Amino acid sequence: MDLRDYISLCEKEGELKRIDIEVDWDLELSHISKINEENKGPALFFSKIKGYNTPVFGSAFTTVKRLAIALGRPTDTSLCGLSKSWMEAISSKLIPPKVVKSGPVLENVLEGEQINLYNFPVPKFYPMDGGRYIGTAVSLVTKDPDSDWVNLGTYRMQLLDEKTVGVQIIKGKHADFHLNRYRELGKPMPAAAVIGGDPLNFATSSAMVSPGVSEYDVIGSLRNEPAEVFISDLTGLPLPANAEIILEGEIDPQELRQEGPFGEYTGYYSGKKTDEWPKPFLAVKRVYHRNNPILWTTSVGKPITDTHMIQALNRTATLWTDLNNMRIPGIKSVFIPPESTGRYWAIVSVKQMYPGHSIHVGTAVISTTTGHYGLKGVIIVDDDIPADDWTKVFWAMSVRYDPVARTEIIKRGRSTPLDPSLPIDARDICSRIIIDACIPYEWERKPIEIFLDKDMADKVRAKWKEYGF
Ligand SMILES: Cc1cc2nc3c(=O)[nH]c(=O)nc-3n(C[C@H](O)[C@H](O)[C@H](O)COP(=O)(O)O)c2cc1C
Ligand SMILES: [Mn+2]
Repeated sequence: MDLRDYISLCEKEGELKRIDIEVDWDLELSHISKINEENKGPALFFSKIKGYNTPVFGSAFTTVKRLAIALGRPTDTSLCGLSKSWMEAISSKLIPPKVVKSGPVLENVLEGEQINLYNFPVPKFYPMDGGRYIGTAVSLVTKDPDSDWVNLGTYRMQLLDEKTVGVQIIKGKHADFHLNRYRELGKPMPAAAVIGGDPLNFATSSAMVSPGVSEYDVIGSLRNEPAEVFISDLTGLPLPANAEIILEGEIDPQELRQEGPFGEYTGYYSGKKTDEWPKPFLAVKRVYHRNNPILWTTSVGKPITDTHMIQALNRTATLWTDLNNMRIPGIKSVFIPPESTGRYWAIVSVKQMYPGHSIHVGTAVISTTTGHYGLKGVIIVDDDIPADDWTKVFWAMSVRYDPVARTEIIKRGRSTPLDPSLPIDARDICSRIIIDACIPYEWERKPIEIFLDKDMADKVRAKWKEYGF
């Protein structure tokens, strides 16, 4: 599947709106998208951007149905169900990409004076943003200089000039590992920003895939067929052959530039003026694009947008995978709600089998690849409560939970510098809470739960219409 297939599938399912009147890249496009996403509206195809001929595609992943279309799963699958199918696919096997010689993205290859990134209709999203952001639904491809590990990571990218984009690679991200190694080697890091191609490029490059594992292999397993890549003769990087646009070049580990501010997924700005923090940047040496390329963007800002839906999907999936890899028995369902921005809270449902099982799960969550980073809280519930049934989760927190006895506070954990609840100069570390809302396994005298009398309930259901309902 490439972005164009995905757009057609959305259109067939009534999940796409084409906007044919002229729209300004300067705030108008992003505001249409944000308001549309708040209304859970369709994906948007902006065919005429003021001053440009290139169209923009957005709001791709705002509904569960469109996530299902992207994953090629039945369109009535729940968000939690999609994450489960992701977990099952990557648990069975990973499929490495296939190298091909040609592909549509090679239709146009620009170098030197031909490169001007302002030729793309790059949006400015929010009023205080420091500039135009070309990389939102983007994947940065980098390679570990010491091994075969090729990483895809979504890191925001601001246009800094005609041939430069700022890249916000946060400490501990995989491109940061690679960049640190290039710094030790005293060399610039080859890198490429990919826009478009398989919609799973973006879905997986923003996922918490373990270090050493290539997101290309995850795409292969989700599709059950290899992703197609060509090997660039400029950098040696494998790049998606069916992408819309690729910006290829290098990131010099010795140099930083200011970027931002940017209205982030937390609902707050981050970057210059709000917190001084210079970023690496990609010096673009080559641009590839398909004929009539489509620029793909994703809404950021307050929940719930595209960003929160994709994070809820992929983080639920990777957390579930992490817990299964730890061989913890009894895990029934896992959910990281989009309302928590798709990252800050996790809920796990467990069938308890031994004393302390529920807290075993809680402490495991915060130690996983997914849960060790930026998580504020874990809520553990018994197996009669699906992790994504917020009404029942709240009931459990009310009638199965005693705060002093069944809360654990972890004082120090890895945080994200984008968390606005932390002081602006101390955001590396945050605390976490584990809320054990399960009935203690070891209790001999458990509370007696109310159930309907089965025979009477069946009888009442059979007579339902007779009662005049
Ligand atoms: C729309 C969007 C924008 C993101 N922007 C950034 C960013 O600017 N910097 C960053 O480090 N992570 C960002 N993330 C989160 C990363 O994509 C995520 O942590 C991912 O795991 C990074 O890949 P890696 O684990 O291979 O480093 C963003 C995620 C999404 C969905
Ligand atoms: Mn990675």
